[in-house]
Amino acid sequence: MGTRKYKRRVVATLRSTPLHHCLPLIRIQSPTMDELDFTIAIMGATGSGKTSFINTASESDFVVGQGLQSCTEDVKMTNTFRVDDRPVRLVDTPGFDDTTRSDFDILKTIADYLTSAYKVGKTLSGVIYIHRITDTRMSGISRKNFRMFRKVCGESTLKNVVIMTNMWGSIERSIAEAREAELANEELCFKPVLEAGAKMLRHAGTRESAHDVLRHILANHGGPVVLDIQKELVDEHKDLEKTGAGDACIDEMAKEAERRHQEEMQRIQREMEEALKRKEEEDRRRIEEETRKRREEAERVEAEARRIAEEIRRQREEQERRIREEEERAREQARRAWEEHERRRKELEWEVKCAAERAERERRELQRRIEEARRRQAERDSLICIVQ
Ligand SMILES: Nc1nc2c(ncn2[C@@H]2O[C@H](COP(=O)(O)OP(=O)(O)OP(=O)(O)O)[C@@H](O)[C@H]2O)c(=O)[nH]1
Ligand SMILES: [Mg+2]
Repeated sequence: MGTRKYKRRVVATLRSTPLHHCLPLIRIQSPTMDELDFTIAIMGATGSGKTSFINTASESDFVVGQGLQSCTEDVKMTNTFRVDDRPVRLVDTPGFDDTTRSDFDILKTIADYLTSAYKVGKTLSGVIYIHRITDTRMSGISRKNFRMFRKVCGESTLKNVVIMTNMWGSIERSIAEAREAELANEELCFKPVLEAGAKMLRHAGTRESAHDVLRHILANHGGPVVLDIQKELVDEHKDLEKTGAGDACIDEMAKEAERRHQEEMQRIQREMEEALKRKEEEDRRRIEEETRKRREEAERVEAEARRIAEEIRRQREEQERRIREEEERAREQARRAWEEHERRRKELEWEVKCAAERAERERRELQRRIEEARRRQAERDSLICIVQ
């Protein structure tokens, strides 16, 4: 269901994208009798060694890839060369999973050549599919390339198909042989095509070994090979995207788009989760920082409150001390005043007492004098009486 949506998207993208054309590079003319050479197409994943094999077999000098970048961009045909006196031409094709172009663009490049050739009656004698024996396993890319290859060829042509493994010199013999057996016997690898008539052969890297591979096709050649894609495009007038190979290609591209989309979604999800984590971490740090600042502020306020309380306590003690001193002074003054008052009172009492004693003495003196005066008077009166 998901892939159907991606398939629609891929088709829409392909219709809006101008595709690569190989037609100007190869001029295909209707064969004349003396041009009836055996044409063999070489296919396989990018970097599998197609061009190298062609150069070795035909002594051509097509450009061979050096780095990870795909090399052959267009379909190219060698000049005619001889294998056991039979004229042979090899067709170099770009591999799928090109580093710069879409698989559909590559399929179109190959289909353009095959259609043009078929239209002018130039058919293939066979197809060689190259697989590196050094590949540790049939990766997703290798499987996809092979699936596309099968769709291009179809089932009926498999007797004229060779699955050729190369790079045997780059790996230990026993490992290579084990891998070859695995590739030949695995349902997901080459077993079905070998059962349907294809042949698995080794290329040792020499011209002779390359010619042995070609010899197999030449010996096996039972007539012109018309690939499925040629029938569909020329005889059935289908659009490329409606052919088995086109549909498979779009299907693969849709799967790839879906995989990329899912990867992108997972990446976005991961990034969002990381961003969320970062945000949470930031928030946590911010809250911690805020809490720290507030705690410091609270501690500062508390310290200030303690300082103010201490100051108040100190001032109160000072005031109490002053009040105590004042009271002490007042008590001392009162005591002194009382003593003064007592002293004065006693002085006054003494004075009063002295005055009273003095007054008593004076009263007694006065009494005495009065009595003295009375006595004298009485004496005088008695004298007077006597006199009388
Ligand atoms: N050791 C070893 N290296 C090889 C062999 N064939 C090819 N190579 C190396 O593999 C690399 C790719 O070779 P090419 O012939 O350009 O491969 P291709 O399939 O034409 O690649 P595209 O044009 O990109 O599709 C080059 O570095 C070659 O030297 C082989 O039989 N043995
Ligand atoms: Mg090449």
